[in-house]
Amino acid sequence: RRAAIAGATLFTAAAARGAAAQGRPAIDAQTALIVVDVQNDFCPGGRLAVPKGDEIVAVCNAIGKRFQNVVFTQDWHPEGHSSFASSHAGKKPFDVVQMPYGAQVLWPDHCTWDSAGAEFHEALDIPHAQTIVRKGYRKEVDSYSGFLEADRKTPTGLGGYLKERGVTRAVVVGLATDFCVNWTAQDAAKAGLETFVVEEACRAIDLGGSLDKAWADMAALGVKKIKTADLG
Ligand code: VGL
Ligand code: ZN
Repeated sequence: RRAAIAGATLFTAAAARGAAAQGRPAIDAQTALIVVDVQNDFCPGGRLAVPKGDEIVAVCNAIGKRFQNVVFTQDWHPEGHSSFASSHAGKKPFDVVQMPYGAQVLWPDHCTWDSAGAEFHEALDIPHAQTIVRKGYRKEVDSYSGFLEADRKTPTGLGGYLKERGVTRAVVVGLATDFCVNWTAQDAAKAGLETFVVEEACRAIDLGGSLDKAWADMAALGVKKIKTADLG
């Protein structure tokens, strides 16, 4: 029995090295899929609809089946959240304001606690997902990233959770490519995880060049842009 386990471990390590050498992620016990904000408000008909956001749901489901470790993030704001344009007199969605922690894009109200818009898309089907990390629940601070709030100081706990579970590699999918996927992937890389983003499993908001900038910023931190087919 010991020999069998040792053999399996060797096989997995070799497979992981082979995959890494080809620039694609090994999907093993040390790899987690992070499914970012696949919620109704970010899909067509939602309050902050990402164009074609719903197209990723089936892609995420298919990818999700391959992973033993899956984590969801869920954008989760109180009414009157400071990232909402409606909380700032004279401002409209997509204006930018200065917050104590820096520039903040203002959004339509979205993903408010217990609203239908905050629920995961009804076709999202990854029942073996192990944890849900909510973020953006403090009224004064936004959180695009699943790891660190917009003050860039307050951890959500996801980094510790993954580390404690021995996860060293993250594959990130979801909505929106240029905001929550981008910030989550960057923070995963900064946390020392080998990080991949699956291009067709994401859709972007793309405000004033934000999508190109997001890919460039992710690449600068070593985040690898891959296709579903690269998952082997
Ligand atoms: C998001 C804007 C505001 C996202 C969340 O999930 O990308 N974008 N809140
Ligand atoms: Zn939000």
